[in-house]
Amino acid sequence: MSFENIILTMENNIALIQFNRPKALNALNNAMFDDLDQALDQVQADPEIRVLVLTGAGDKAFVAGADIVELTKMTPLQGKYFSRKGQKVFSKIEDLPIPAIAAVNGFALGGGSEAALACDFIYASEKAVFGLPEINLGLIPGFGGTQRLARIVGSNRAREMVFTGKNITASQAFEFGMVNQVCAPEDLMDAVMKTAGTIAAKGRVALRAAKEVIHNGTNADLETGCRIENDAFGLTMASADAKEGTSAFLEKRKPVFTGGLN
Ligand code: CO8
Repeated sequence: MSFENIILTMENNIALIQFNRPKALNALNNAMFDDLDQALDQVQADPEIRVLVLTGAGDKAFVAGADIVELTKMTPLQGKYFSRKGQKVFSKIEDLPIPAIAAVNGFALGGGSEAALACDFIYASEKAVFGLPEINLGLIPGFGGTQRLARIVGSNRAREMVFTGKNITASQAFEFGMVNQVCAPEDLMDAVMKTAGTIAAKGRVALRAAKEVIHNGTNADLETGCRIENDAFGLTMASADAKEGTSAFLEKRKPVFTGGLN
């Protein structure tokens, strides 16, 4: 299936979604959210896919935010619905049973930073620019940014970014713990695909459990988080992948994970 506002490719167990409205620096409009929503369903439905990578088409932007032209035509109620729609689609990335990596190749402003923050982790080009500049438009972030940014960089850094609307560089984002790795622009996709390939070789059941436990556990108190981990640990123990992984270790060979639940 092809889309008007994104490009979806799936090969070598890795799905790649590129935001694709380069003339508007990949700004997120309603139609792009519809495309992204459907593409995420397609990715989730394919049992061969073990990692999702999100990036921006062109060399200038990951996503420069919500489409400001479209925003100006909305009533407050339509704006509220649009904000909720964006929150739900980004939560779908977070709820995917496979890890998602953001490859931030340029501007990731407003909704762009919010999209990247919904991924499991971020690699960024040295040219990447992050920020939640909505305050400069008389608005606040509306796609989960106030919540995810504060959980990742800490509440005080998030407050400063949201209150001032100032952008930060890739190296500042790295220093804040928002970005895992900063790469030369020409090396970004190779670095991301290398890490994606490493993850794609792991067992599906364990990857899914690890993602769910970290996500659900970090939103709970420590004891609840440990109990969530404990239940998921039992599930992974019951998987064929656990038998394969432990046998391969004892037999001094590389494991071949098939991802089945039996
Ligand atoms: N929406 C629509 N069009 C955009 C956007 C955007 N967010 N960003 C850039 N564009 C367009 C420009 O209008 C321009 O179009 P044209 O060539 O037709 O004039 C084209 O992309 C290229 O942009 P620039 O000429 O401005 O390129 P520069 O290199 O000079 O500047 C910047 C790049 C710094 C990224 C600049 O374009 C910019 O500041 N963009 C806006 C960034 C921003 O404020 N983002 C936040 C948007 S609000 C948001 O994300 C809210 C999320 C929550 C919403 C909740 C729902 C209601």
